[in-house]
Amino acid sequence: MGKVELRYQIAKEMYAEMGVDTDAILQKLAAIPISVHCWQIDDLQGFEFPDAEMSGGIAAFGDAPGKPRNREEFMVQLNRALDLIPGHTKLALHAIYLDKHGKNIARNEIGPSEFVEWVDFAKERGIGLDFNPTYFSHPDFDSSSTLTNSDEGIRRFWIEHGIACRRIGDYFGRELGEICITNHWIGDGNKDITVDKLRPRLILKDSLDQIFAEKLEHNLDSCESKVFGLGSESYVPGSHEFYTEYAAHTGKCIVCMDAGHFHPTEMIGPKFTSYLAFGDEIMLHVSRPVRWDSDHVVILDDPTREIMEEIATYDAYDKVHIGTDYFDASINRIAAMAIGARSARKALLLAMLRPIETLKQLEYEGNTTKRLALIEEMKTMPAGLVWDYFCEREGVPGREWIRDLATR
Ligand code: RNT
Ligand code: ZN
Repeated sequence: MGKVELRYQIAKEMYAEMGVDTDAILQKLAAIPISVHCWQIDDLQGFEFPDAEMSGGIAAFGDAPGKPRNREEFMVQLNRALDLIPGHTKLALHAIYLDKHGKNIARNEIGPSEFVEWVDFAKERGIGLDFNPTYFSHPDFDSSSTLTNSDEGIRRFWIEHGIACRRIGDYFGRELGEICITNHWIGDGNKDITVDKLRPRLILKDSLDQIFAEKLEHNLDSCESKVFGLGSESYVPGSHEFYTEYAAHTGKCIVCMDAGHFHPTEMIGPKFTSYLAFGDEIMLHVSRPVRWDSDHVVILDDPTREIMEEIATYDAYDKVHIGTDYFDASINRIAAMAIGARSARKALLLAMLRPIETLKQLEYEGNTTKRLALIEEMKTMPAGLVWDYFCEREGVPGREWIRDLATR
């Protein structure tokens, strides 16, 4: 028995004393998908317009060396990051990561042909794929008004982009045998006081109706809300309430909650049960807001732990779809991708290692003292040893991966 497994046996015994079956948990943990976004690797540059500036309410800050200069370098770095991420992974792509094969294809004309290589890649790596239309960073359009645009021509372009992307998602889902979630986020909104807040929402509602008109078997759509953003400080039509209402009334999509898209002290974890109570699914963007929607790399912090606890407590792994979203260009990008994805799964493991049934029982009995005492005592249990063993079983380096890290 190797060192890692030997240490795991000690941890296993300790958790068993608390009524927690670590073997069963590790088996389950390996199968729960975490959708890791591809865009940390190149600061959301993509391959559509290699020189394009990022625009439309998002920006990556930092100038760490090593940003991939082309598709080949991107793929090398992506593979290196994926090699460090244990457990069943889906890769979330954005439409701008297409391969036009030298042809001139506009964003509203893209289709499966531009993503064949990604499907091959996913099959080879044994990962799933999720998708995102890119309703921003377009050199010809002002991305502050896409699906809410009152210019019919411009709005049509973005609607067609949304339709095209759902079909690509459906292609991913069909090819890989795992449903693809196509997540729609628009940066639409206003910098300053907005008098008519209804009209853009009515236009957005109509745009979504058109985008979601076609029924697709292997694709599930989610709509990602925001409370405010860069250039949309005063008004965002695609708010949390708007998409929640849209999803509930039409049943055409689910809601995506990004941890950085709420007020600074507002946590998303406690919101999940309001959707679960109605049998609704949710998509997540696990991120780390620092004072605002700063998209810092996910770490094992309390909000992330709470997110995972809110999933584990109800065994809601098939209802709450976990995805990550961050882009920090100030540190090594491969490491950033790995740190965030590993931390998200670590948080999930910690949530699963809690004696959930016992905690619930204490709560039902009104024993709030013992409930708090048990929550606190669990925090210093040897979860790290369980994590190391999990990595080893998954064929992924444990904490020793940091030895090979570059300085920046
Ligand atoms: C932006 C949203 C959105 C993007 C990605 C790139 O505020 O969080 O999810 O980060 O689509
Ligand atoms: Zn997001």
